[in-house]
Amino acid sequence: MNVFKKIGSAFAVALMVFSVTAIADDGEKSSQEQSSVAATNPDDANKGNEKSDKEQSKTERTLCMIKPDAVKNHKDKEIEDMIKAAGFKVVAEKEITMTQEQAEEFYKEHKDRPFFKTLVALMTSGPIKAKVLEKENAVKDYRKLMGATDSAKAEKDTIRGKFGTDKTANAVHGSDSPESAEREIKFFFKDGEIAN
Ligand code: RTP
Ligand code: MG
Repeated sequence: MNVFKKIGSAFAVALMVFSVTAIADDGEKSSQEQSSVAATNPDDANKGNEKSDKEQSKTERTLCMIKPDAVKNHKDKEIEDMIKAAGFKVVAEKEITMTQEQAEEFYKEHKDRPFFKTLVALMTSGPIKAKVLEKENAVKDYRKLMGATDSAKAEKDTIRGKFGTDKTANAVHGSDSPESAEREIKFFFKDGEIAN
């Protein structure tokens, strides 16, 4: 009887050892499988970098001009404060008085529009302050901050709503696309004149 009991206990112990080994093997295998899936899935592998890449690619520059009407009305300081408060970094700036040729060249896309002469007359009537602004989504966000072209229709908390006079003397200019921004920034600034 005792012999049978001993054989039974030995068999039970052997069975337990086998089960524990099988569970350990299984657990090990599944964690190896998981790590090989993680290593071969490029989406997972790049997850940490993805967000910062997207954020970096959104950093843009745009050209801002404080037009002669606003400079004459001494509104340039208040306008710059609004720009900075909205999160833009001013990476270059200069004051110039545009010649007839420069104004016609800068606004050449409007040369056949009825307001072209009035616009060129305004833009050559006194100094302008050109600024390169930098921020994520700078082009779109600065257009929003400027407000509608017609100062009377611009929202009251926008630059044109606060400081514009009419549809031509509307205080500020802003590039309308990243491509325009590149052209317009080059129009006023050499590479070495822009802070990195
Ligand atoms: P901007 O180029 O100066 O940032 O202004 P915007 O995109 O809002 O307007 P856009 O159509 O490009 O016109 C350029 C500038 O021309 C003058 N304008 N006058 N009297 C008028 O009907 C009229 N329409 C436009 C404005 O000075 C406008 O900013
Ligand atoms: Mg425009």
